[in-house]
Amino acid sequence: MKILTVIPTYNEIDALPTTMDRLRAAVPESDVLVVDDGSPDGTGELAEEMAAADEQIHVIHRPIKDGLGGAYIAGFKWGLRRDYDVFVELDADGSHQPEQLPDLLAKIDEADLVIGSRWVPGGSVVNWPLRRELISRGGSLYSRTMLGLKVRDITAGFRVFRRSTLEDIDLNSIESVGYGFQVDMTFRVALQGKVITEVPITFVERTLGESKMNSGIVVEAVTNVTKWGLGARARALATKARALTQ
Ligand SMILES: Nc1nc2c(ncn2[C@@H]2O[C@H](COP(=O)(O)OP(=O)(O)OP(=O)(O)O)[C@@H](O)[C@H]2O)c(=O)[nH]1
Ligand SMILES: [Mg+2]
Repeated sequence: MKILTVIPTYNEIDALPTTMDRLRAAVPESDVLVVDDGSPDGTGELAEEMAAADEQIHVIHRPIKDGLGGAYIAGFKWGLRRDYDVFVELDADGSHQPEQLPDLLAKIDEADLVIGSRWVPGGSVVNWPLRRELISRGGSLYSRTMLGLKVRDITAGFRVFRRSTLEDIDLNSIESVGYGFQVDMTFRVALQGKVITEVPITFVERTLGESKMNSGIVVEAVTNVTKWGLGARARALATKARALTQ
């Protein structure tokens, strides 16, 4: 099983070295692709130095900050042009514990998508302000209800995809940049009737660097989830109406 872990970065010069060291130690067989969006703090140059010293580390640079969703898609496309079997999403900021990645990888044999989940039994968050927890839990509940999904942690960003799961998604049609990206990917996998498994993780709030989370990301996610949910309902109604009139 050839694994590619994609790490999107924007101004993560303080956090990336520790995350990279922990990942290389925890899952040494995984190649790593850093997708940096022209970080002014020099994260891209640091990643290049890491890549020069370790042939399993690679870097791509995008010229401007263009969102986490686009960064992952660029990383997935890079990996799909090569012979990777499994793709991992991992934040640079230490919130996702590389030491828990083997727990997720252990499930990819039986699933199309494995989600590291804060909101299943055994999952937890450390040092998160109540406001963040409410936004995350509320966002998952709203998405679950609107989209008819069973997943508990829909916005989670610690994930493992099988190659075939990504191949069956039209990556060019994904528009969301923030959490909406994670919801969109989950919804598309579920619509295809594929198997999504949640594995409990301990999510640790970042102690290094600055958050890129903002209200625009939340508004985008809520707007898109509402649009997708209503669209799915309208399609279901149209199908029923057609069946009745035939
Ligand atoms: N390439 C790229 N990476 C991004 C962008 N926005 C966020 N990231 C990275 O995506 C990961 C998640 O972003 P965070 O800022 O940690 O978002 P968050 O976890 O919701 O927010 P915090 O809890 O405050 O950390 C980090 O590795 C970021 O550096 C972007 O526009 N481009
Ligand atoms: Mg974070």
